[in-house]
Amino acid sequence: MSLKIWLNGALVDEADAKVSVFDHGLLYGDGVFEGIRVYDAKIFECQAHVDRLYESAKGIRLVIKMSKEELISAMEETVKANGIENGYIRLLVTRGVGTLGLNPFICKNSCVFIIADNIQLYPEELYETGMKIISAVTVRNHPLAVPPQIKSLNYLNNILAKIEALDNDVPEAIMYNHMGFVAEATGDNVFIVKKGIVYTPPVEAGSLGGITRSVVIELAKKENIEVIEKNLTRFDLYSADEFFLTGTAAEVIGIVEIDGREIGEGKPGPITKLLRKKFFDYAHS
Ligand code: PXG
Repeated sequence: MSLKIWLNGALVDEADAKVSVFDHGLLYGDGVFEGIRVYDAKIFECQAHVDRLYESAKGIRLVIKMSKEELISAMEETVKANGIENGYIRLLVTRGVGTLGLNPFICKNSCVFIIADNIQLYPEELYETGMKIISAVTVRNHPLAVPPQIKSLNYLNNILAKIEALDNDVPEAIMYNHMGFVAEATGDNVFIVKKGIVYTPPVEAGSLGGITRSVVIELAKKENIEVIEKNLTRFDLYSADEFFLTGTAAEVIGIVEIDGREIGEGKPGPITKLLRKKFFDYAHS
């Protein structure tokens, strides 16, 4: 079935949803985006995603010529038009049409589009058995380069790490920052459990401020599980009792091996399983 795409103010057929080859989103990866879940026809953590989008845009001096409320209505309209009950929204704002030069201010009209579709998920059994991953050699963006907190259209740094993962026949890779501390996975945030306490790197270590991450921190606290944000080393990962990743696509997924080292008992641990369950309940509440 052909999708309806929201493009600059109107829903159009997928075949008519086209952007210019002169759009700086394409020419330079100049733009920002969000990936958002729809659960039971409701947009998950909608306000948080929209707030992060506007912050990302501000970070690159990109003006979104719509209010947050207008953008939320547009997303709701797109979800409805495509009959999405449980799916995924990809929301993009590109710099818009410009010339063959870097100057972003020549681009007068940013381009906004929204895709609502079904989502490609990890197979359910991977949540039962847990995932094997590797450490990437590719270092996370330096905070004085493209700030890792900006969800920009330029994902090449993470794509290079993803290629390392795929070359090693695993789906994900951990990226370390320029100081050697854990930053994040290529599309997920990192958590470990040690002696019943949950640890996650602070966002300043070079991660995106994940919305799933924030939700999971709150859910853990509600279960009276202590959560500490601190820098983690590769050794901390190797010696963790439990290890899991969080993200819009993956939700909460246990890691059972990294760089050939087994984590804990070699299967998702009790706190990982509890938080996955609590996340499911919260998402569907
Ligand atoms: N770090 C990075 C670099 C991401 O891209 C996260 C962390 C987790 O953040 P959220 O807000 O989603 O909890 C992301 C988000 C996909 C896919 O198809 C990846 C993300 C989001 C949606 C889909 O792999 N990554």
